[in-house]
Amino acid sequence: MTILIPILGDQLTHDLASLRDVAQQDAVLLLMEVADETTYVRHHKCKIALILSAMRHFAQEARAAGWTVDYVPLDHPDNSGSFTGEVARAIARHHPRSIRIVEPGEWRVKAMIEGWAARFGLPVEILSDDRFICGILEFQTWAQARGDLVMEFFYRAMRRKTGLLMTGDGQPEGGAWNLDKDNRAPPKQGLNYPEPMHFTADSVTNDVIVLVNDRYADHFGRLETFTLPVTETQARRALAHFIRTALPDFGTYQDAMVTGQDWLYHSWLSPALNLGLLTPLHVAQAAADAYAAGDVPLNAAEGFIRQIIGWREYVRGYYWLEMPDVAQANALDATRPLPDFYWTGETDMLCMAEAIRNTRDHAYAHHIQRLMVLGNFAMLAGVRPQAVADWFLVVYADAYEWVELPNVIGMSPHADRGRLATKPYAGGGAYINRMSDHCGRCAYDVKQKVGSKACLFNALYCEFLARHEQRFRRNRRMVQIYANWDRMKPDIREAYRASAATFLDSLEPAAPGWAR
Ligand code: FAD
Ligand code: DLZ
Repeated sequence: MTILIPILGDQLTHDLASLRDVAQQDAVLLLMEVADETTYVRHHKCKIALILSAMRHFAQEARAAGWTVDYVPLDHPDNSGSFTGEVARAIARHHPRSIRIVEPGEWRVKAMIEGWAARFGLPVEILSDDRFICGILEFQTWAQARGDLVMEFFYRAMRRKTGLLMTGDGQPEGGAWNLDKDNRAPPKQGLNYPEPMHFTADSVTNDVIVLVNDRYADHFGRLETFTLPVTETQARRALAHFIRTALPDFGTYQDAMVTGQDWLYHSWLSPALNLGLLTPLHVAQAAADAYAAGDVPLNAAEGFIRQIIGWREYVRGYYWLEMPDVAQANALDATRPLPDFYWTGETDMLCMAEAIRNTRDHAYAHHIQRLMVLGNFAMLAGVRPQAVADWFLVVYADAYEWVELPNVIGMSPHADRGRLATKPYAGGGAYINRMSDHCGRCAYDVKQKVGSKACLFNALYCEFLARHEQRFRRNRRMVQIYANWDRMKPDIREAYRASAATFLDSLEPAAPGWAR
């Protein structure tokens, strides 16, 4: 009798824990394309195409490596549409003595898997996902010992654990843990932005594109622009290309935004990383090696490695620590529905229009577009965090709940009472003007305070500070902001608030059915 090894769509790693220490002749690998997963939210077309194509390529490679693979395509006539239904059918086909699976990335799926032993009367071994550098229990132990969740200290622990950018005597390379002060430069004129590596669709991907266009034609997003890596080999080439062409300037221009430049110096590796085509340690080690070889400066290597072994691991630990309650968190009592233009892109605010265009075209927007434009606007406008979370889960090719939810609920709208971020990531037009070239080309004027042409971020920011004065005035990190606010003449403050109210009243709510 055999062991059944289900491999989920974001577990496409040939060295997955469930594939270790098993004789190939004793195992059947099960990959399942199921409607429940393709539609539990109405994912961007690119995201569905990416996952199904990568799953099909992974199955081909696993077969070539000697595994027996049972692959259930979406259009199989007996496809039950769910993981549990497909495991039941596979048990009937293969009569396994046990099931072996790596823990999934979502609370919802974990609950499902935990029901399998009783349902099928078989032993179910759930292995921890050691592609992550920090285990779920390890994060909980760290959080309990500290009593707070300061990312910087977690990041230092991960630097020590991995030895990345550490000297032989246990000190951070260059003497400082965090070189952010050397980063965050505004974009200069005349920079040459490197193009990330694009991949031409092969017949497997083309078949999937036809399937997605047929079944999910009314989902958000364009698919004609699909060029993401779908295999480990392609993902490794994309990583090498990024390190050679973009990493040297990654740190310096990490927070910049430029009209028409969809990636700047960002890696666009999150879709491949989150599927498992790359592992975080491999990616971070490649950046550290480039620094050791003298190919990239320390501020770039450190800034990039911090995102991977710091932020990425941290939000995953936070997700499993705080679920399920965090999914419903709404500390700022925000109730507004998501505005319709998040789906249509029809807005004269150039920063928003650009971020939404990038999102529609590539199922991608870089971090500052997500945080300081799309997330910031939603927070200032008081949009219900769960509506924002649904949007973010739908529209990005890298979005899985374990990584999307902490960023959306904790980082962006401060809905978790500041457990993840000690201050809300809120800003007015001045921030966007400093970090981008958008404002000079926008229909609104960032310098105008009130009136129909005044930048809406300014009015919304002022209204946000007024609305949440009681909560934030005593926040240590917001003292200066409220000191500036206090210096504002009361009639200007009122004019801002009136502009914000008029604008918010005019917002068209999204039509139902876009996200779920
Ligand atoms: P780069 O800028 O090149 O960074 C390198 C890598 O660092 C990324 O590939 C990613 O793996 C990691 N990283 C950086 N910041 C974070 C972070 N805050 N959390 C987790 N990993 C991080 N990231 C996702 O992978 N999936 C999401 O669904 C997601 N939703 C987000 C929602 C909001 C509101 C915000 C503010 C951020 C979100 N992020 C999410 C984090 C970050 O924006 C993306 O990881 C990043 O934009 C991916 O593009 P990149 O690969 O070019 O990243
Ligand atoms: C997101 C997604 C989609 C769109 N489709 C599938 C699928 O057909 N089969 C599959 O195994 N996984 C898919 N996924 C990824 C799962 O939703 C993901 O594995 C769970 O959310 C756990 O993280």
